[in-house]
Amino acid sequence: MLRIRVLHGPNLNLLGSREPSIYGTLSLEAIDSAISKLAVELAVKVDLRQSNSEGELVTWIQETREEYDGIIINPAAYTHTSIAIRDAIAAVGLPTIEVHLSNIYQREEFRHRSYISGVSIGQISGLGPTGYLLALRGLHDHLTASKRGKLTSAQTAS
Ligand code: CA2
Repeated sequence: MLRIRVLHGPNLNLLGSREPSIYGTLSLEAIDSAISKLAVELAVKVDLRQSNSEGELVTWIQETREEYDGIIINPAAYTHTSIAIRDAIAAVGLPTIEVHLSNIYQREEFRHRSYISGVSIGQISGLGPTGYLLALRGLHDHLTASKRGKLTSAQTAS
């Protein structure tokens, strides 16, 4: 069974309560439960976490090295500031998809730069909570294809 850690960054615990015109009306709990439902369908084990702390996010990324196959992360404001999160993702070397609820390229200039996109296999921005579900499907397909690729090359080698 594939194992994917899903990380939500600072202030995303406030979803549903404020700024619905930018971030929608769903709570983080509702988004997590939609992710969990899809995970059951795809037979993926998901571990869902939110933190307001950069260091905690770095620790959770480092931990994935042993027991996970991939990462989905909405680093929130740390997207635009955190070399530490970028370095942690690069260090574990797992396929990572970056998700944003809003379209960061339609917003203020300072949100146009992501430190995370260079170490991610892809980025989904502007599709609201659906972005997480697309990321889960995309990462599942990516990991399944790369497992199959490994099997095929092992078979070819023998
Ligand atoms: O669009 C996204 O998902 C963001 O990652 C959200 C971050 C923002 O800093 C990024 O530029 C884009 C902000 C998350 C704050 O979430 C709130 C939710 C409800 C009320 C207030 C903030």
